[in-house]
Amino acid sequence: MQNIEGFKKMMSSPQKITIIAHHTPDADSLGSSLALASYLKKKNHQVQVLSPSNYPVFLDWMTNSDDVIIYWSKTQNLCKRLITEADVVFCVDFSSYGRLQGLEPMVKEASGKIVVIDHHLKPDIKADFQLWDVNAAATAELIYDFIQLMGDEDLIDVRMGEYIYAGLVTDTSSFKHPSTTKKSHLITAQLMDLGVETNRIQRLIYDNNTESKLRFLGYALREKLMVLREFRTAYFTISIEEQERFNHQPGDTEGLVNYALSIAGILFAVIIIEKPDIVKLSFRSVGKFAANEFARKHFNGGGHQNAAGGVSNLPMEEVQEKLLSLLPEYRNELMQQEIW
Ligand SMILES: [Mn+2]
Repeated sequence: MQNIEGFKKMMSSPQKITIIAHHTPDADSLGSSLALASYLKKKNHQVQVLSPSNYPVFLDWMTNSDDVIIYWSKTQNLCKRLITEADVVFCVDFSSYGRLQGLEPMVKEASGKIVVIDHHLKPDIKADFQLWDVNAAATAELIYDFIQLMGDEDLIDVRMGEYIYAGLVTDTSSFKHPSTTKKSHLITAQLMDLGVETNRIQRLIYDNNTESKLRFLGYALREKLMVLREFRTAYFTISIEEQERFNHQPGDTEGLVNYALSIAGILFAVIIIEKPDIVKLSFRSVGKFAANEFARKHFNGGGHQNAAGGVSNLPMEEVQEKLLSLLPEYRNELMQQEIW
């Protein structure tokens, strides 16, 4: 973080602080926000966590009901007050305005200082202070760094450790992604020393499925997975009707794309999901194939090299056709890449 002394000075007296997670928060954004909130409360600040939209049920264990205010029509005024009147607004696990959804104009109007803690590419939020590192495996890692930087490592308790571990374990897909570093493991070791039961947190995250989510997974794998060996690509399309049929909840399609990528010999995986007003795409790749470039060039998106997202205004069938028509262009690149 640049100008850490200026930041410390600002934080040396109690501040009114609002922490914002990103739209459709995942375990990293929500966990990092809650760990940061616990820490700042210990430093006698007045703290509230906001989310632009609801979080998946498998993260319910993280929150007490009043810990996080979700933005919707009934909380609109409250959110606006909390953001525009805060002394300090933290943006956690995102650095582009787009991820704020309905909260975007409020953050742009905020009179307090804006602090960004994040590891995503291409930041566009105008921040007064930022702890931004694209090499961090998770924002949770940066929250750990941040507390250390403030000289308060000894304030990290078991609950905060659980939040940080949850962010780390999910963003690295259980320490599997290439973003995983020695540091990710060392932080985990510190958290275990503190008393964080890593197995319990893993079970809360990964063995906490609803029956309908698993039924949906079974259906998607059996009926919807398309494998294109000639392009080393596999993809799913999921319609609104299918989501309704399986009582789809936020987060239920999360991770589905990774099943496509787990097929031996597949290097590029895509999921196309129909939403009421837009079609969303998630891209995953292995190795050098740049999923973010593909998303940026063709689907108005972006992200990391191996994990990216995009959107389209076309009907879902046409999005699928567009994807299929683009693949031949990438055939050489995909076929020439080493698999292991
Ligand atoms: Mn993250």
